[in-house]
Amino acid sequence: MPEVERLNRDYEHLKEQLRRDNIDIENITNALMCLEIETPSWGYGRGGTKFGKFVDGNEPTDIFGKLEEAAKVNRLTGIAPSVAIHIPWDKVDDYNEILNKADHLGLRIGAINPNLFEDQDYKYGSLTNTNPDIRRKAIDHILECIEIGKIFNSKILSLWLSDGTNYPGQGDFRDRKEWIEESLSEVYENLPDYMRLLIEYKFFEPAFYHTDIFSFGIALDLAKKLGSKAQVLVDLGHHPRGTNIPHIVAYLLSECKLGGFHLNDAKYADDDLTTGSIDPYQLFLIFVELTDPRSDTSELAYMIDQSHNEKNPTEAMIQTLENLQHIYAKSILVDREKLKASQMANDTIESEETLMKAFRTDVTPIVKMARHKKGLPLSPLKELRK
Ligand SMILES: [Mn+2]
Repeated sequence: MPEVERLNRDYEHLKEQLRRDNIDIENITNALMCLEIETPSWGYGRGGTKFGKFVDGNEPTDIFGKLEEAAKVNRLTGIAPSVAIHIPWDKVDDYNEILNKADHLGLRIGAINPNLFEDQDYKYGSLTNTNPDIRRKAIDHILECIEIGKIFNSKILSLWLSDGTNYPGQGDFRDRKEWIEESLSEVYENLPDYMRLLIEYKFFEPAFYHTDIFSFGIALDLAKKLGSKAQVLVDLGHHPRGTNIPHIVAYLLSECKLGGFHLNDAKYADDDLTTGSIDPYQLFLIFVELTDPRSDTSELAYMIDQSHNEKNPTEAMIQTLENLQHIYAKSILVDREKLKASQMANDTIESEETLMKAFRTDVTPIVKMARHKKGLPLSPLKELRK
């Protein structure tokens, strides 16, 4: 049977099955057609560990080659039209060259990511350095990134501060807190109206004793002090094991302070593995919060932040997007009325079963129909490997 015919049959079958639960399959298909995920320029290069890096020579090494790979991914999946860049990894003399290249490839540049962790001057911190000249240098770098963002009409400045200390007594927590608040105030004042500052947190690494912005609570506090253009960025790999990320997501959504995600997965620490590869159920529970009718996610940025050490980066990116489409569709399937009723009745079994029912549903026909309606290949990974 030809693939499209088989898809129509499977889709009709699922449509009937969902209709019995008063779920309109078309709503989910339409939602899926609108989903957009940003991929990062650095995700198209070969990742590595502190022990080494395995390259096969085909990986792009500059931003132009990376954009070509991103365009390939977008052509095959139709859901990744924007690319995040990192300064200085993607630094060029004339940013109009990047603008033109992206435009030519049907892409746009998304979040701008400043780098405050590689320069030798940052050995003892960037925004928290005891030397005011180094703090100044770090602020100026962020301001430079705002200017670069303006060239691309970028709506997001995405900040991760690696600052922290390795030993007790090494730094004064309260001085450092003050320096961060001062620095970010200056950054915030220089943001154009259309740009948001997303503050990313991470509980440890590279520092092992303390990290200044180690939790969502600190990122949230900073974002609240700054104002409405500052929000929190949740990187799925930046929590201690066992942390309830769906709870954090719900909390931030209810405060209108969830700005975006760095999507990846982890088994032990900040592993940067393929999203949904280790704990797809956790990813599902995160999306259950995101697709809650009370959540305003119109401005939310879904961004990938992964490191592909052995997988082909372009294949890994397509696989990631595929996982996300499935989980997203499953999360919309949750019967919210039933869930609320069983929660209010303290029926633990029924509440959990309501979630599991959606999670167990095979949504492949919906994912493929969304692609078919957009004239895309039904199986992008297979298409790439042809
Ligand atoms: Mn990240």
